[in-house]
Amino acid sequence: SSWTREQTLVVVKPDGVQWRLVGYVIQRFERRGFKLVGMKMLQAPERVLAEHYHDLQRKPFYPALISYMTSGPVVAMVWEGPNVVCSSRAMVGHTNSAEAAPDTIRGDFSIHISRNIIHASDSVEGAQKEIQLWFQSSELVNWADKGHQRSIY
Ligand code: DGI
Repeated sequence: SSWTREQTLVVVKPDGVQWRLVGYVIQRFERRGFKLVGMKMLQAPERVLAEHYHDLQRKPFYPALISYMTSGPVVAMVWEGPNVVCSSRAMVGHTNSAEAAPDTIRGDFSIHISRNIIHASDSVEGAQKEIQLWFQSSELVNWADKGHQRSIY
């Protein structure tokens, strides 16, 4: 097939960690059949967040966004699989909680855009940049996928 190891960055934000949603998020991605290739818990560094949210730096909500994102630890993950960027965004749901469909992660657990539980990259190019920003290449594990029923690609 023409699949080229698409990867995406997923971050369970501080509210997601506080509300004990880390396992649920992992389960959603594993159940779908995506492959976990990197994961760590950390206090997000300001330098990483400044780059990650570079495009939002002039927005009025930016200071509140940074203080929210540094209010506690996050869990950063790299997931791999065909069309994982697009599929992840669909599982995560709309940025604005009010527009997030039921059965999406945000649609089920968030009622406000400023506390929306989870990040997932919104494009393949963006994902590559974000993965490089959050992870060292030595932190990613390229393990052989031997058993999963969906590993037909
Ligand atoms: O990729 P997304 O997280 O879905 O959305 P984004 O890249 O446009 O915005 C990044 C984060 O910034 C988003 O998850 C929550 C926050 N944000 C975006 N727009 C607003 C906002 N926060 C507040 N309070 N108000 C906004 O309008």
